[in-house]
Amino acid sequence: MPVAHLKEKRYIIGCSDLALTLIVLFSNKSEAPMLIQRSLVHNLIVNYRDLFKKELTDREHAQISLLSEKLDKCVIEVAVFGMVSKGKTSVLNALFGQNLGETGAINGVTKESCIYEWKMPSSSLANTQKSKKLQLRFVDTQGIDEVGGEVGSYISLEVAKRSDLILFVIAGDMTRLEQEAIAQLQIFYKPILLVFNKTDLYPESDRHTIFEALQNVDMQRLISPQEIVLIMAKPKPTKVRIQYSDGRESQEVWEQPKPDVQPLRERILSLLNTEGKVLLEVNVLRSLLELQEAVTQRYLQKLQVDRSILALVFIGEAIGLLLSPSLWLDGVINGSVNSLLVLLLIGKYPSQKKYLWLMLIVAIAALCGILGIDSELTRYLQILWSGLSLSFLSSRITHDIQNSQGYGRLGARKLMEEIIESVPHSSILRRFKTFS
Ligand SMILES: Nc1nc2c(ncn2[C@@H]2O[C@H](COP(=O)(O)OP(=O)(O)OP(=O)(O)O)[C@@H](O)[C@H]2O)c(=O)[nH]1
Ligand SMILES: [Mg+2]
Repeated sequence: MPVAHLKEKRYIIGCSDLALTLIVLFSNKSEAPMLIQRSLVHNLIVNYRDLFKKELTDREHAQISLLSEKLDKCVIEVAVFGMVSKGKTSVLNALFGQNLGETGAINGVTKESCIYEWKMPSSSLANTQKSKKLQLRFVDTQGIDEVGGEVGSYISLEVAKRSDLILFVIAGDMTRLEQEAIAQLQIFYKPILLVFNKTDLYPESDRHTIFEALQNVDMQRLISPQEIVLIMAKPKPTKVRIQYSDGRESQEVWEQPKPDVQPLRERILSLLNTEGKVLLEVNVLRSLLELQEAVTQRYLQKLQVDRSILALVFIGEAIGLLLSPSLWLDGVINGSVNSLLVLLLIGKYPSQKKYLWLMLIVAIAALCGILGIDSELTRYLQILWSGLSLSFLSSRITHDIQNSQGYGRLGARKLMEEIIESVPHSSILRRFKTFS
């Protein structure tokens, strides 16, 4: 589906409560954890792009550039998912202390994904920190049950795929549909925080019962207890009676209690602070892996066809050489057919340009034939040389493919597993292993 079909609104937001906390958090660090210099991941992306420069489509080039930019700029994307009217937009409004999006009691207030992008203003950082940029993107989505049709599902899928962290908002005990949605989101191996919103609607005892139910054994396969946070993003207005000291009649008014999203804010910040860098790296690697798998698949299909053609042409050439009556003709057949094949392969697989020297072997083989050093010997040598050079070239192409596959030298899977293996056991990333 073309990217143009994605309907998203993008807003750049200024300072907010969350942003301010982050500035303090990140500028206090002597070694900002999310700052990724020339990391292993970055090198892997650059090396992969260099090797497959010519073979990648424009779209793939753009995707790789985006991944590299995401790493360089430390862009962390947090997506908010949940059923309609559970308070997704209210959670964002409360987190940022601003009215970012419209909220309402009817289902489906948010009609399209909205990206709230907050760029750390460079003026807010000391000179030494200026290079250490951080970008946070929060994506508000339509309710999962509201997403109708192919385009809607595709958008949600795309948002889930590219996000680094998912906030799944519920407003009470979980329904089967919500459990299924979480299980689906886990396909993308993204850390998920379960946000139990609207807790003001429950008396303390009910709230506790629901919280316990969310931690039962079945649920723990989906979400661990540390990943559940209880909040109230927009508590129901309450009636308060105002008593006047000057003797006026008392009056009842509606008062809007303050939201309480501090547990969520703290959980996000501590997560980003301790695991932001690895979350970002693993996510970038996962996207790269997906791209690599598509490129490799295409490459393998192309190679399979080319190998069969190559074998047929080579057999034809060998028969031609054996049957040819003149040494001159041998040289011409050998020189022209082999040069054509080598050039064709290098033309189709530009990463093999470094093997252009094979043309020299082909030329020598042809020259030997033309000079007629020994008609029988040169004939067999010509066949042998062309066979060897062509099989060498095709084995180098296969080698490149193996390098670019998941566990190859340039494969994203190996590095991703190494990173996940290196994080502490308490890390949210460790949960991915359960689902792999
Ligand atoms: N009591 C209570 N109501 C809340 C809370 N948070 C949100 N609401 C109300 O829930 C309703 C839906 O809130 P939204 O933020 O629009 O929910 P949403 O999930 O974004 O809804 P859609 O965009 O329609 O999917 C609104 O009437 C809010 O006032 C809360 O903590 N407590
Ligand atoms: Mg909404």
